[in-house]
Amino acid sequence: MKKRYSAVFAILLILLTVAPVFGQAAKKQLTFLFMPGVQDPFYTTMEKGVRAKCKELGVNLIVAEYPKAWGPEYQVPILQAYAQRGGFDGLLIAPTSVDALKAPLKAIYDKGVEIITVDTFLGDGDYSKPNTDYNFPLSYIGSDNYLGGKMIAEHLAKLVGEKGKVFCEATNPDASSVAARVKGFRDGIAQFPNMKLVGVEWCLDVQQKAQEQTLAALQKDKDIVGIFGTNVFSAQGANQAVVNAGLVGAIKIASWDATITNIENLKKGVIDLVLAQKPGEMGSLGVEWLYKYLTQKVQVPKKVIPGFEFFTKDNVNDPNMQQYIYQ
Ligand code: T6T
Repeated sequence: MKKRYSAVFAILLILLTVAPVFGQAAKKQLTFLFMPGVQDPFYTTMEKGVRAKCKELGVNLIVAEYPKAWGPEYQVPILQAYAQRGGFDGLLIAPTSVDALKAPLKAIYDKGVEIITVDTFLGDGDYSKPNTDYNFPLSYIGSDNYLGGKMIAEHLAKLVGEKGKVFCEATNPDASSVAARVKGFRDGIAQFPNMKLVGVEWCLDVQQKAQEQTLAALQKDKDIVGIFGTNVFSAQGANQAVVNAGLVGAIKIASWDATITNIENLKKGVIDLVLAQKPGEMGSLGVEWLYKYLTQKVQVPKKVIPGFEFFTKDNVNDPNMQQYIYQ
């Protein structure tokens, strides 16, 4: 009798020791691919958020080669090379075009990869709509770009006394983020009867082109009082044009994206307002939701909006604000 008890006890002990090991072996280690939009400080900051969250959750991370310039012609070949190699369960990507990325991403999704778009989206970004060719990503995680553009218009209007001509330097109408910023800015300025948006230029994310286009706008309309630069390269190019034209102080400038260069220019008084997105948080949330979906099948919200912050000369040295400068 005693012998039988000790045999049962021994079997139980073995099961208790071995079961968790089997459990762990059964739990597959996940691998995610991160595909940024372009080589710039916004996406390198996002990568830091992605890396930290992957490390915390024990997810393998592959960071795709950064496209050298903005656009599907640069991004899609890189993406397809990684897709061909395979070996990832989830994809975090900033699509550089609302249309051109639909088919390449659908092909990856059809191979069983779950996708979250970060910063930019496909189509109109509403992934809950049935019967579309772009509703397969789990979620869009990024800024409310329309709201940001509108708020910038309102801030800029205050800075110029709600009257005068303003100009907008943008990148590419095919990028959901920047297109929405321009739309919000246009609608925001339209609220002020004594203000006029005299031009919107698209530099295709080339800083030198942004500088030339802004200079041309300043020569055409000599009474421009405000400028909005809608992302890193368009803003930095537009700001340089104002410096070169000797118009610092005479023109109020709002710049999107808190790069070190933009923050330094704010401190020097070249620009007046900087909108800081939260790229690190976008990346971190992207990893977290992919992980939760793949491990627990939780329902992922179709849109997650981390929000943004405004830097002005009054808060630029505030210790609490330093975390929002891109790294
Ligand atoms: O402004 C960001 C990003 O939000 C946009 O989609 C593309 O440009 C940046 O990466 C800045 O260069």
